[in-house]
Amino acid sequence: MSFLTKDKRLKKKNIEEFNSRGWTLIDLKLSQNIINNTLRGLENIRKDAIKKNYKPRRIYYDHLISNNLSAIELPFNKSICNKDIHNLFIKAKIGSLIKSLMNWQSPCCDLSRLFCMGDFKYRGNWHRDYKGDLTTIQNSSSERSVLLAGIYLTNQKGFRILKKDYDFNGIKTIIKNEYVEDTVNSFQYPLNPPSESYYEIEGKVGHVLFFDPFLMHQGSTFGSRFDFHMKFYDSKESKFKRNIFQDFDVIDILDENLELPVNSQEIAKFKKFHKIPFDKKSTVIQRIRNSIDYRIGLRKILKFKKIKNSKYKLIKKSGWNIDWFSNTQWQK
Ligand SMILES: O=C(O)CCC(=O)C(=O)O
Ligand SMILES: [Fe+2]
Repeated sequence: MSFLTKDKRLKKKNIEEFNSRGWTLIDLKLSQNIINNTLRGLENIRKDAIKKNYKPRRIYYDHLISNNLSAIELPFNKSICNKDIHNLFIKAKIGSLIKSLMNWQSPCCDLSRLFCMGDFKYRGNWHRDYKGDLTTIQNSSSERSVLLAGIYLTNQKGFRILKKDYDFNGIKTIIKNEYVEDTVNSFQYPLNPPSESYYEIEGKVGHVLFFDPFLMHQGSTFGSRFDFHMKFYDSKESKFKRNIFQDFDVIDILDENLELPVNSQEIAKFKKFHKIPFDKKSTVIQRIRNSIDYRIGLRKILKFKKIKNSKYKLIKKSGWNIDWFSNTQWQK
């Protein structure tokens, strides 16, 4: 890496933190004015997505009254994006930071999603973003070929990353073998590992979290959120597109000029091929159930007999416990 091209916002400490523990938070040095305008742009994109019924989206735990649009997929598409969001990317220069952090030549973004959940507590399942050779987990995160960036526009504490010491082959491992790995990865409900086994990230407005998505992680928030969730790799090729407001390449579906599918046949093909969800709103009955359970938190507890099966007993022995109150107002 030549000294001249190193992004000055990235400190030696950030590189060391990322390489050893797999994550680091960096201040993007955005002005208050840009942050305020971005927040306006985000409120508008969310409003437009609901009004126009923009289909590339995720809806988790849909509620009866409020529209719990959880994430907008393909958020740079010209049919939904706006000037304030373009300006954020012009100023944030994420590509420049990635080149310096990973020593990559041409970062290319192949997943981009805007989390925009309403004012609900939320917790997902523990997972890795891709399958790979688990014996490399303890390696320096600088060796990975995939990087995740979370750009925070609201303060949000909660995102969890399992410490390497507790991961596969770690000195205090709670993932002792592939069976535990697979069971934790596919477990139907959010789990709590021992509190000392994971980092809880405190996302701050105007900061970017770079993390190693091969490490086990769990989405977790305590209220409304706005953050871009973006995956990158080093393309080394020049066949990719670039949106004029960004300093990194994107795969074809993230080109702002992509024409989105319109009829149900085209949508079905697009969803399957590109693995982009076009979530439907839940039925009224499901929404009533979700809204009631959010306040009461009994749904999982009533299923305890079914949940406490042999698979659960095995991972419990390794230190994983059901998070009974996740996704309710009682979530801790
Ligand atoms: O909700 C989040 O912040 C985590 C999302 C995540 O890890 C994923 O989509 O792979
Ligand atoms: Fe993930």
